[in-house]
Amino acid sequence: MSDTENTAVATKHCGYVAVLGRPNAGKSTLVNKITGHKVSIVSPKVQTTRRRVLGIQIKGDAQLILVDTPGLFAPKRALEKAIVQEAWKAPKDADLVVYMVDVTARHLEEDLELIAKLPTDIPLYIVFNKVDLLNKEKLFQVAEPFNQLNKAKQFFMISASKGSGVDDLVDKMTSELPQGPWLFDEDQVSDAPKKLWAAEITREQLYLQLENELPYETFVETEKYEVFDNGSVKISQAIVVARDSQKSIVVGKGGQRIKDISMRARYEMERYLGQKVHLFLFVKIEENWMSKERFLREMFF
Ligand SMILES: Nc1nc2c(ncn2[C@@H]2O[C@H](COP(=O)(O)OP(=O)(O)OP(=O)(O)O)[C@@H](O)[C@H]2O)c(=O)[nH]1
Ligand SMILES: [Mg+2]
Repeated sequence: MSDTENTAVATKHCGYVAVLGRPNAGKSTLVNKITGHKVSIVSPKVQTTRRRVLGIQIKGDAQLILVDTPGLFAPKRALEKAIVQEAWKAPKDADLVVYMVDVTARHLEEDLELIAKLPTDIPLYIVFNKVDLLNKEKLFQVAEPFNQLNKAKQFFMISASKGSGVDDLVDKMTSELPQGPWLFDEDQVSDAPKKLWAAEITREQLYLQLENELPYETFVETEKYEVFDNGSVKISQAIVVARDSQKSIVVGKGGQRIKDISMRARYEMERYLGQKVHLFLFVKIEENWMSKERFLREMFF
């Protein structure tokens, strides 16, 4: 390596920031806001994120690798256990842990308990999110017990969806990253393969358009992802459900529901790919898919 290359590497910074918190805290919203890309899907329902995904962003000489994680909660079913286990893996290799608190959530004592379980040898930022929904006085009340924990290096008050406070948070995050070469290409925004990303976009629509428990019992698999010479993309996906009755709900009266799901998902895919997308969806019944090894393997690859 020449001297000039040595100096270039020496001034570069790169590191992992694990974004943790309870379901619905706004972790994926923050990762998307920072990267300016749809790295992760977002919905008003809890437990939207099922696997870790990296969002990558460059700030000056630093490459910030954000690890979006599933929300932390007390899991009951096998699938839930695997999902939560995924989240707990993230702080292990991180240079910084960002713990997000939804200031509007109930049972903030659960956040205090989770924070107590975080490793003590990695710097911790506590980020109060959704401050757009609460007045200042209430915010101070919410923050007080977290202050008393004496565990965080810094506190932030942000609105991940509106963007307030996010630039300052990113500046501070960047200052925690160790020196070292960048681990990803300059133009890479995520580590998710295209097939998986496309499956997530459709799953987001299931979360947004289906009621109650049904989205939790679905899985989306991209069976084909073909790019044509003119740049357009053909995507075929199976929406896997666990029962026949669920299939009829997903399809809807006269096929209207699946049409809406397909239309919205295609629109999102086109928006982020900047290409025309031909999306083909079909519904497949796999009883008890949630306990099948194949699905778990695919989910966490
Ligand atoms: N008003 C307001 N809503 C927000 C803010 N940040 C996120 N939300 C909303 O909160 C909901 C949950 O956001 P997500 O980003 O999916 O939360 P998450 O922490 O990734 O959730 P899981 O993946 O389920 O763990 C969505 O409806 C977001 O639009 C914010 O700053 N203000
Ligand atoms: Mg999420």
